Amino acid sequence: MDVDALRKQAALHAKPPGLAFHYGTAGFRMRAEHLDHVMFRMGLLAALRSKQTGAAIGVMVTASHNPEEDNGVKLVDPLGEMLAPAWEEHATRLANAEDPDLPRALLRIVEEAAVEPARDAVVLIGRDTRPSSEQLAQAAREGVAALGGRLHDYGLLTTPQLHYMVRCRNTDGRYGKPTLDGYYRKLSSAFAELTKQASRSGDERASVKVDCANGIGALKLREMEPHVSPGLAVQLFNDGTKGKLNHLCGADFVKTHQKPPHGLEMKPNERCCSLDGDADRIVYYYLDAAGAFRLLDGDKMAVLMSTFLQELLAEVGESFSVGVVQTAYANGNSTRFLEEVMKVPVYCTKTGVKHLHHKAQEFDVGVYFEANGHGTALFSEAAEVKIKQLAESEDRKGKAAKVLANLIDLFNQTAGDAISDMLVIEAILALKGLTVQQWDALYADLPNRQVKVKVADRTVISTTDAERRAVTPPGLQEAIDSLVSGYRLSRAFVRPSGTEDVVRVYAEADSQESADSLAHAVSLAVFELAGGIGERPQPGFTR
Ligand code: G16
Repeated sequence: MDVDALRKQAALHAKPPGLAFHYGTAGFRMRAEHLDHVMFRMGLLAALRSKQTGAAIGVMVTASHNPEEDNGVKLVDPLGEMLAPAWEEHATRLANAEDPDLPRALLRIVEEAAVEPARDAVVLIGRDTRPSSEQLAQAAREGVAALGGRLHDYGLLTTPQLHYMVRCRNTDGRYGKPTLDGYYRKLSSAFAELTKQASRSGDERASVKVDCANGIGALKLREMEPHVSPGLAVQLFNDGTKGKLNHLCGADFVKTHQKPPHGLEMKPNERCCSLDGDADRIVYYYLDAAGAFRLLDGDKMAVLMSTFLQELLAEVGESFSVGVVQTAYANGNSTRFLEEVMKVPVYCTKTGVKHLHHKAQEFDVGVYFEANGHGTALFSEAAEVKIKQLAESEDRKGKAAKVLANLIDLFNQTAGDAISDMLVIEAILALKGLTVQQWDALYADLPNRQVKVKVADRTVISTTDAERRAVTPPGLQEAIDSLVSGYRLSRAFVRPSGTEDVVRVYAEADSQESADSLAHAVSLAVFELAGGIGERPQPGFTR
């Protein structure tokens, strides 16, 4: 490492004074103007991680569901999974090191993580469509180059596409070709195989309206559209030509407000969905015959997918272990349905797909979904090999195995992927001959409400039991318990967000009025006991 050269370069990417940086739920996130030094340093860190693992590492420049003015960076580990927790700590320390201490901070990582400095490094970079993303990607590229790393810049990509590229590169193409064309072909040929087997006649091509959050999903779905058009008609809305990224649209808006996005006209019973800003989340919805908005979120997707996978696994007859992983945000009725009706074991982890992904890897078939629409299914290597073997035969078992084998290829097994999840949902609905209403009717969600509270320092809230109980500040959990006891079928919890400077409050109860009122009461308790700032939460809701 040429320390003088590094110091000079670091000076061009100076750390702003007085700010603290944290590798949160999904990387660093804040106003874009504060992130130049973080990006440069994450370029350095990705090069070190690559030298340590001997594998290509990904750097994705995005702030996903956050407002357009924010930006961020997520690092991708060798098999396309999120960065390992020990390296999140290195990342936080590196981002907070004062400029003159940067070489020392790097050397500490080299020593602690046993990095081989002379080894080659390969880093793959992708970025979303935010106005700040190209310049920030340049800072990351300079960081990689400063440690002599080789770069492959994919330019504009969805986050899951970058995860896919990393895995393809590190498995010598066994997972797929590390190109956009490879991604589109892998998914679309699995989708075509699946929909070929559906009973629907040719002229009844399914169609779906997609709100693209004015983000990268629009560009990539447009590229993919010709590949899937024989089986699915996709109409794009909020494609970035007019509106602002994630503003009044996108998966996060639709899920938290429980209403349709702006910019998408819905007729009763039309199938619609929303992606988020980097297309790693998706939620479905429709207007029922009476014009009421019906949301099918990550829980509904987990139920549809795991039910279908379970049916196929039963036909195949192998004793594969199956598990569904959720978080505290999962609707209580989805968990009850999975456990009591479907008899599937359900596990709860902390928020953040990195936690769910890790847990799901314990099963032969692990389905994980956050209620916000972030999730996928994972298959163990042993299960995949067996299923693909069984798929060779022409009997009943073989037929079910063939469907499973195509689903294995259609799921993006590196991370939640809105495009892949949409195709999985559409394939399952086609194969089962289900309408969106019939899917919705599998179980009824408990009414729920999510709100945000602004506090001076959200780290005063700490939690336990997969974030379902607050440990600090003192008295908060007792206050929540007492409020919850005043409602039927009720539950509430609070946690500091790892992507926004807010505390999130979740409440569910037997009616929407009760869920709203409980969420409001808990917000007031947070405001009072955890140092709320600004306006007190109003009954109309702080979002
Ligand atoms: C990220 C994470 C998700 C998480 C979400 C919200 O999503 O990848 O796992 O659910 O943030 O996290 P928090 O409640 O801590 O703010 P995305 O789509 O923004 O990358």
